[in-house]
Amino acid sequence: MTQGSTIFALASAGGRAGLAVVRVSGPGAGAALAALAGNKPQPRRASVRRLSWQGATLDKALLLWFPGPDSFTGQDVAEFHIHGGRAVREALFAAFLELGLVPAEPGEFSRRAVENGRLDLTRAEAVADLAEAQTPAQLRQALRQYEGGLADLYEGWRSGLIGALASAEAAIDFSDDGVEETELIAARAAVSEIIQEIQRHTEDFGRGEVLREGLRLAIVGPPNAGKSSLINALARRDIAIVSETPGTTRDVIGVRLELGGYLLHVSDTAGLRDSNDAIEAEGVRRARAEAASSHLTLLLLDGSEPANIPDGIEPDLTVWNKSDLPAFKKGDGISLSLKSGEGLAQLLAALTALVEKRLETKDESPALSRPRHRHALNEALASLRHAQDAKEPELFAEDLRLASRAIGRITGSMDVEEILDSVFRDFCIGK
Ligand SMILES: Nc1nc2c(ncn2[C@@H]2O[C@H](COP(=O)(O)OP(=O)(O)O)[C@@H](O)[C@H]2O)c(=O)[nH]1
Ligand SMILES: [Mg+2]
Repeated sequence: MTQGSTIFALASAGGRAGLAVVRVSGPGAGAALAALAGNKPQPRRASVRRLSWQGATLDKALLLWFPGPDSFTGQDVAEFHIHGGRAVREALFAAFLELGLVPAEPGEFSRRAVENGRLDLTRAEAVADLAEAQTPAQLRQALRQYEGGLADLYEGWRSGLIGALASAEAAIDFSDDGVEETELIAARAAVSEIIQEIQRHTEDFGRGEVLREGLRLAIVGPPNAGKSSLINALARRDIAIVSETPGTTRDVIGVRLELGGYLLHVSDTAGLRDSNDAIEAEGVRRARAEAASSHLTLLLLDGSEPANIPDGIEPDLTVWNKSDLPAFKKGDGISLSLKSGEGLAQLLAALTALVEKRLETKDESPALSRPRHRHALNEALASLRHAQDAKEPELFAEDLRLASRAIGRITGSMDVEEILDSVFRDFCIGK
């Protein structure tokens, strides 16, 4: 933990802009403010000041001063809302360097906030998610996590386990006093309850992770059905080559788009058919792999041709294209013409409904949002199941310790001291 340095970084995006926000954190933040602005503004009050360094004016800026520990990082923090041009920024940074400040590492502000107990790890991750959020659903999830939705859930389980652990320890230490049975029964009941809650939370088909990273939709079908036309229509631009020559698309082409507030990764693939062309055959292999690894598969067929349904594909949605042609025959699913646009709105509505169904919330509890959390929770579950089978209170206690530590890793509050504290607090009844 090296928090002795005073760090600075551009908090807003680079490039030309009306304004830029530069953040400073560390013991030298106040001195830097005073050196550039003449004195420190009142805490948490926006103040306009002329910034100057070695006799030259740098900018007229809006300044904010947050003395620690009531700041984002828990340290003294200053914010400089300067004009957005590159020259202003560079001049300010040059002055900072001369004042002994150092450029921040990626994530260093949030890291200091975690180290100083201002944010738990899930909230720090939510800060990153908030900066990355592209769709309303991602924003909602990130905000919820930032407000502590996940941290409260996990900390609740962890303190439940620490309570059960204290009971188990009491049972071990007071085993002569006859407290053993009742204490252990209560602890085991608490563990079963927590196992069920963690299971409910983890068995969500990866909803939160998919929401955060985007849902993957593969468009597959025979050659010439209009798959490339469809991805272009969805993306509203020409990203894939559309051609009457079957076998034109050979690689998987992807596009990111928003549908119903959710982020979607749509991929166009090579037409599924047997081919002697090695490159096309590889394309077909990739198309099948894409369909297998995607969350949703859309099968696109040419309704003007005799049905040519590729085997081995289990579509979530079947779409018949080329309804504008006289030979068109409607099959089971949605009909459309990518040429005239007829039926495209219905397809979008059906797709949106599928995505919503895939990502819908069954209850109001916050969603598991990262593989890191899932991994730790699975570890905790394994220890807790092991605890259920443990006959000896000592082994039961050890499993609880492992489980609470695994959960503590998610929020970053994996403090062994804390567990000991709680154990001893509850344990010293009258002794
Ligand atoms: N008449 C008609 N032709 C279409 C329609 N959609 C695509 N096509 C044509 O079908 C051919 C194959 O389209 P393409 O998108 O490249 O199909 P892909 O091989 O499945 O990617 C092209 O000549 C398109 O112009 C449609 O709705 N109606
Ligand atoms: Mg194609």
